[in-house]
Amino acid sequence: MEERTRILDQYGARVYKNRKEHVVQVENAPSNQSIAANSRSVPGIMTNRGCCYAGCKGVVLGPLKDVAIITHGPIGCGFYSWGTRRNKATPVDGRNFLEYCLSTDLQEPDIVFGGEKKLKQAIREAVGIFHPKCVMICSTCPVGLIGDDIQAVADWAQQEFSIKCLAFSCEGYKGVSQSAGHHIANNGLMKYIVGSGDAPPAKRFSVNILGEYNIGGDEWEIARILKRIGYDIVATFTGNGSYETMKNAHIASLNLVQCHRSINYIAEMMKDKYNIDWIKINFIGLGAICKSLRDMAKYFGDPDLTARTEAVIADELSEIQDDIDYYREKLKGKTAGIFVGGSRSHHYQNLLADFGVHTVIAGYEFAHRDDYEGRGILPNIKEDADSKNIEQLHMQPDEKHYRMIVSKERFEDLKQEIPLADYGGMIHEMNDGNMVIDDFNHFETLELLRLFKPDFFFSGIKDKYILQKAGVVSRQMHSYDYSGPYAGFRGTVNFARDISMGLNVPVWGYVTPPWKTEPTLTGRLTHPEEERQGKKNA
Ligand code: CFM
Repeated sequence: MEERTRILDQYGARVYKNRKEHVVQVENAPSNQSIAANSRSVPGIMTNRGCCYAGCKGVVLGPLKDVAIITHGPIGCGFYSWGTRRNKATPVDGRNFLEYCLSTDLQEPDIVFGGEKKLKQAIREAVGIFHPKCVMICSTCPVGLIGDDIQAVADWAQQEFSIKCLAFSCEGYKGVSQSAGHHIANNGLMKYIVGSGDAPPAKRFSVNILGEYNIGGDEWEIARILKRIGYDIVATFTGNGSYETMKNAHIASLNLVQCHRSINYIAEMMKDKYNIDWIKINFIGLGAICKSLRDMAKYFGDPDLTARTEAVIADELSEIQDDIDYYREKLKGKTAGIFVGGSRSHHYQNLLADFGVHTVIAGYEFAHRDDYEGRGILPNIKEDADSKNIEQLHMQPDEKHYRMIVSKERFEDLKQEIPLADYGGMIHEMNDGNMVIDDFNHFETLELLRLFKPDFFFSGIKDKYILQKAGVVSRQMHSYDYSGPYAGFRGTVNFARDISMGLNVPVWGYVTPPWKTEPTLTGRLTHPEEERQGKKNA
């Protein structure tokens, strides 16, 4: 396909050989094309990925509001993961630890002589100041290299302070991206927290929300809708979440999976250990929200719940209908590119489609092949040295809490109708000629702008500046650029308002960049003789 060739042909032989597997142009849609993913980035290329520590501490553990998380490493690691992800939380008893950045601030002598002492001191201080019930330690690269035994320190702290203390060996280099850190965090939460509470059985329509991190308030809006219908939310992993609620996650009747990339491990482990089913839901985009709510009602199969679901959907839609019509008029027919981390680039295509915006280019920073090709591809994914590096936990049925929520026969029937333990991939839903790129880089971003000229380019953190300089309407989709929520019915309107503002307030047109009027480099031609004279006179 033309655009793919035009991008790849500019690479030298070695880079070409690597990148050609990660760049796909859709043919014969709905396409089952495959793509290379979750492998090492080309050295020296400006990738948009983060590290394993970012995935563990930043993404999965970071939003827990009642846990004191200590970054064991040099201060830079803590500083850069401090308050940048906009995972919001409602305080419990007036307390909320999200605003703090706790770090051991390792210095060179600690690297030489070991950092365990400093870590113990940091825990002592954290406990003294904050009195948390749970402390988590997340280590960064140097800690793994010098071999501090953070697990032993965690065990010591549990004894010493009678609190829960968990150690996560999520050194940045542990995987090819933050994805490895998701898995490490999932393992720790499952091993040591889920199931440790003793709450009585939950109400019948009780759910956990997995893979929802309350960026810009998304979880609040999702919870508002679910509560209106009559669901009881036991725990959210981990947006607006807490140690206290996660302990009892095993009493819920169903797990809802929003971001499968970051949390499918817990969904699967809870199925094995407690027999709690999980379904793939998506609360981004009106069509997807309504389908998710109806799928949930189908799972429980209760006529009253179904009726309430329909009533809430009708009421919520009627409340926003005028806004939706207004923005649709402004946005329809536009094109978009969307490149985010692991699941949003797929989820947000639904939201854009609500307003008649077509996504023509898309990709993930660190997703796996199943995010692109659907969960069915899992048996075909070959493990490599990097993925084998992460512990794979196998859960046994829990004697006390393993229970039958729906019968095997009903499970099989439901599976035909709703996404039970399943999700589709992004490539399958894109049209002929559309491009899908894995682990995209800055060069490819510029080429995509040139070749596809999208009206919007929804971006990541590092590529955002390229797009701004190019004068393309962009929105940073990790943090929503200080806006949100974008999930749920009300979030849909917020999103449409923000992007149509970008399109219809042409601020860039009022700015003349300096390189348009002034030369960026000046020089003059000289004769060698003249130059010699000049030097003599100087
Ligand atoms: Fe899941 Fe996320 Fe994403 Fe992700 Fe992320 Fe994020 Fe993301 Mo940034 S958990 S994979 S590691 S939806 S922080 S809330 S926006 S890259 S697409």
